Amino acid sequence: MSHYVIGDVQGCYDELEKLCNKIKFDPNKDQLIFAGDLVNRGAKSLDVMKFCLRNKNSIRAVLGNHDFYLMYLIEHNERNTSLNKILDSKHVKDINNWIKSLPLLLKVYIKESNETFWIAHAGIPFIWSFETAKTLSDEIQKVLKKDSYSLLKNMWGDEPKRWNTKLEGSKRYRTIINYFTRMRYLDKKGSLMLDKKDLKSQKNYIPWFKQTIDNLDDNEYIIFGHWAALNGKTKLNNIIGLDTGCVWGKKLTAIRLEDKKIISVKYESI
Ligand SMILES: [Mn+2]
Repeated sequence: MSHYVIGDVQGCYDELEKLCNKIKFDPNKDQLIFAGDLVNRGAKSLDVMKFCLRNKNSIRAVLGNHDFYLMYLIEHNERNTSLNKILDSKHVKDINNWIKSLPLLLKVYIKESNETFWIAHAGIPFIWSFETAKTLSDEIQKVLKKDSYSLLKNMWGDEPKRWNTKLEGSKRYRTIINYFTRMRYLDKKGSLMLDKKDLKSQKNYIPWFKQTIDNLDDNEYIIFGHWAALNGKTKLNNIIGLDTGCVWGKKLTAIRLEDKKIISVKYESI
């Protein structure tokens, strides 16, 4: 049995299939864990969702910003070109129920190596301990179960920029979701700097992982997606990026947790 974490698929079903063949994915034995952004932009988001439903028992995933966007479209009856096939599908209800059940953070422990892997779509900010991050992920999961319609309606926007335990209601949920699914740069105090995506160094813009690395023990790892421009490179052993820009014509990447082997397949143009 092996655990594979897979980076941003974004509707690239052909590449997902190719990657599964390459790792010889056996749903009866192996576990696939998606780092979020399963859908949108790519051409075959519906096929990716059907694959997930089909293999539900051997698949786990964390939510990415594009997965939230899909839930929003479904529940608020809006449309978007690359997701319309899902919206029009007879499986739309099952798809929504499955995505809605997903957390923002997953912890996977590998007994053989005594290593712990934390998985979140954008990452985990240094201002949260892992216990706090887990509690906040649980909180959003509960709200999604109870009142997803208002959560999805009020989750858009870049404010508040900074986490504060006193935040309440939709401001609180929006901030938690922004840290887990949209974060790239933080300032020294831990405020989200959502306006910057490029890799040029700029004062006060610190890649989140450069501060979070101090919270990690030697046998603890963080795996994330979201930041395609990094192409997986954090220059840190314990923080591993998996978004290698498949939907932008590059690669779809997986890591096998048992030995941390990286496996990739190239994007194939249609
Ligand atoms: Mn993303």
